[in-house]
Amino acid sequence: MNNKALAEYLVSAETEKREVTRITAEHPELTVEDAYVIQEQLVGMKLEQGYRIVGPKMGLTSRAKMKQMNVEEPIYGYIFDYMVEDSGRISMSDLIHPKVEAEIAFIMGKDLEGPGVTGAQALAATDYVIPALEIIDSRYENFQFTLPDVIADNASSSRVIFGSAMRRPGELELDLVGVTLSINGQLKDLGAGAAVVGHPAHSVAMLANMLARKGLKIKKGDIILTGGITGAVMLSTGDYVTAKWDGLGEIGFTVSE
Ligand code: OOG
Ligand code: MG
Repeated sequence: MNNKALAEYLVSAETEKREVTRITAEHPELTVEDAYVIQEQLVGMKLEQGYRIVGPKMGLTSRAKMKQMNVEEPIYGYIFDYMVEDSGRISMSDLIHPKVEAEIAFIMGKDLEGPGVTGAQALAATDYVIPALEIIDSRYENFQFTLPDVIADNASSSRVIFGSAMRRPGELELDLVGVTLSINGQLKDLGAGAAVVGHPAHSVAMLANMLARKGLKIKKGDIILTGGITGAVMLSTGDYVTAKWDGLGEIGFTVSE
């Protein structure tokens, strides 16, 4: 299959809500660079379908995930408008095998263009920080993939629920913000902003620098998910998910059929 066919394969898995064999099973030679070309095709297909980009997102930014995947650099993907859920519920029938993770999102007040962007510059270009729950839903069987697989699959992006709290980036020490993630009143995981490459602003800076290699930049108005602070927790029908952030309020949602 060529790059376009591989992107179509992944888009149809998402649309038809079924898991598929990872693409490196048939194409073991795929590199990270090849995978971003497939991701670009996939993003182009969604734009052609009329969807709008909310912002790029970072993934595999936590030490735990990087170690698990044996990688030194995080990855990026894109969040589209149809992924933003504001009804207080997600439907299992729209998804394959979703997991939830707690994050901090940045609302950009200025363009940010690499290379050489620092965390301080990323903070200076940010209007607000808000809490977010990301629902990742790898299109691959059993959520198992190699690095090129997950990059091609738009970093498992599926849904996102933003919280209503908005803070100026200087109002909080984002690395020290604690987060808890509970399901049906039971604590599932917790963490602090520092889990995201030391500081969530550093994640935004890395994103700007990675995009620069493609001649791209972060744009004013982009809403950027900086990467999971907690681990990703599997969801089941009937779950009630709550997460709390120090200084950034909380988010709750239910998982319906
Ligand atoms: C890849 C998506 C990673 C994050 O925040 O680390 C991601 C995956 O683990 O399926 O969104
Ligand atoms: Mg994420």
